[in-house]
Amino acid sequence: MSLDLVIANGLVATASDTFSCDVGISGGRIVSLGHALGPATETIDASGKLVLPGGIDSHVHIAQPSGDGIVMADDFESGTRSAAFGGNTTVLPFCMQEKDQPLRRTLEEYHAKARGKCYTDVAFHLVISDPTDQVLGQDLPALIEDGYTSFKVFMTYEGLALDDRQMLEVMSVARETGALVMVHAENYDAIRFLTDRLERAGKTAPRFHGTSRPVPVEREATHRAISLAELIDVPVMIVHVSNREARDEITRARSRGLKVYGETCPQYLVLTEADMDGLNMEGAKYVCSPPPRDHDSQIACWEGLQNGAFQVFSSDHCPFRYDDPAGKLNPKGRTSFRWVPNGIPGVETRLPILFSEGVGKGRITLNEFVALSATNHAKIYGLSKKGSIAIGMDADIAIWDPEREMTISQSVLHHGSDYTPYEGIKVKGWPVTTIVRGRVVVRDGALEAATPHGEHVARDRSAYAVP
Ligand code: DUC
Ligand code: ZN
Ligand code: ZN
Repeated sequence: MSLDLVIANGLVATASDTFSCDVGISGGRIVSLGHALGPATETIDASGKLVLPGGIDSHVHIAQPSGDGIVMADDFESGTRSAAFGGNTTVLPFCMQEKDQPLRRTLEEYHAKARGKCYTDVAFHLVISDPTDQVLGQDLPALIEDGYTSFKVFMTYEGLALDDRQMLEVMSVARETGALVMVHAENYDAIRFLTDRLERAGKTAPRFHGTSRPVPVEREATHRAISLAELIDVPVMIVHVSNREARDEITRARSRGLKVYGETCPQYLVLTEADMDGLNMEGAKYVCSPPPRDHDSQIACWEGLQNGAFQVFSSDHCPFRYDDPAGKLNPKGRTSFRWVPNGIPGVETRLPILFSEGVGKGRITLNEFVALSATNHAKIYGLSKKGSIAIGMDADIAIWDPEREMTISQSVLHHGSDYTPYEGIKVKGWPVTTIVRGRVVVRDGALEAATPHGEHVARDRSAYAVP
């Protein structure tokens, strides 16, 4: 059989093994692993390079409505292009239900925005903000059956926050259907109280965003989310964990045998609140929730990646432009941090940061890197043909130059934001070629795909949510 593509002479790593072999690809799938694999339409010489499963970023926001006059900086074209440049082959954005909106209509809108625009594959999570009887009884179970097998709920934000009763209701649907619940764990009332108090004291600059949602706000909500999940006996994923105390809630729950999972993100490894010191409005570039905290929190998040408290490392890419009335510097945002849109870009820098700071500095192994960046995402979110290099899997591959030194800078990135919060960070190791289902999307750092051909992927149930 003649192959479409062979990736030759590279060092292949999966979540469990590292080995020298060629990868044979046909029809978008990996069909052979070995040496002298035979004739191929194209051969890529990966000598001196790492051949890794393409990154799966299971937490990104793309083209999400974000409030009056605010526009997210990435549509599906720019967001997935940026993802591909960052060594990713699949992203999982959120499909955000608006109040009173039927879930299927929301989903159709996101599909319409994504169709024909994606450079990587895409699979949507749902966000449940309005758990009506219709949603709980009909729409949500039907969509889970159709392959949208995870959904996020928020414990904070106007128009999004669910109360405890509602959390129990949606968790019950997950229990019955085998879906995975993702939780944004911050205490809504506490944030509102602290925000009002800060504003009354005239403390309105962006750097007070973090003061309005300190560690106990996240720790309490994490504890409560875990307790509610325990009552229903349902697995739960606590997303974007930022600090030791919230992490310890997860560790404690796991040590009691609960199916509690955790995610952390680059901003909690390499940023701290001190990045906003001395900044007035420019502090808005770092406004995200939960906020980056202190050095000890960074250590705790690394430990969580090392010891299994966290199974996934995601970007929480949530891009806004800074110098833009539709972005961070919107007119209301200039009056108080309350109105600065929460979120920072990061889909392109997630993997180089984890590789350089993690593998390069001996904090995690190469195989752990693969698990945290791809394999565990595939298993947890039901992407059964993705996340590994093995015969029969989708040929989703990133070829890395482990020696390449880069300084992260807005000028080298491809996202729609006009800044990166990681400006100036030096990394060693960079993804140079990205292959999605056997097609080269980025080659040697340049866009190769003339048109986007990423597809939506219907997902299986989570391997971690089986009762
Ligand atoms: N939650 C997210 O998951 N992303 C950005 C902002 C937020 O609050
Ligand atoms: Zn969130
Ligand atoms: Zn997010």
